[in-house]
Amino acid sequence: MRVRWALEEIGQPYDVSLVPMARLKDPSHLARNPFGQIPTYEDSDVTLFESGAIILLLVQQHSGLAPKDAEGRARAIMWMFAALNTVEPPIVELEQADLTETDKSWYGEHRAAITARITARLDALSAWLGDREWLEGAFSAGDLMMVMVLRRLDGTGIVEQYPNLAAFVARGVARAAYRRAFAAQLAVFEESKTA
Ligand SMILES: N[C@@H](CCC(=O)N[C@@H](CS)C(=O)NCC(=O)O)C(=O)O
Repeated sequence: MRVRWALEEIGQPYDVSLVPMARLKDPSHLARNPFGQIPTYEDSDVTLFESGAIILLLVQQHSGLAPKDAEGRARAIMWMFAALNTVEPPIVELEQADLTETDKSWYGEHRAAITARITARLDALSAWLGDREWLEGAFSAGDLMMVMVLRRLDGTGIVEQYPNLAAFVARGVARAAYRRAFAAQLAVFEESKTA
């Protein structure tokens, strides 16, 4: 979804090649991503993995994902890193705990500790955002990445504790490019159900 959304924002047509879970560790996919994960990206010049690296390439090659001036661009990229490196890690830990630790005696305590680390990040993010529409002036790849990271908390009720962050996510997912990307992604699931 991150890469699709970025491609939709810049209006760049793309083809999608699905990799079934069972094929992620096949040599052919490991040649594209040594960790055997999706997404990967290929154009005529380069093959990349890591959603952040892929979107950074698109930021460098196209307009529409970051301001043109050097400072604005650097700050958009900074927010991409903040999303991936500072906000996302404890969110991934929470997902892992909810997936694999619910039967452990210490699950509740561990979950509370992870949740506290997430809310410490969201307290700071919410304070920065204040009543801004986006993290800096105009929408950028930094917002795109942050919205996608916060969306990983859907269903936990955590983002809803921060009305300005909930509104920020709502603004992100209301964008026409996000909706096109989501519809395309959903179509993949619908097709795989009927296949
Ligand atoms: N840091 C990577 C994470 C990619 C990732 O977690 N991909 C998941 C699916 S969304 C995956 O391929 N999981 C299978 C696996 O790790 O074996 C990125 O942002 O691209």
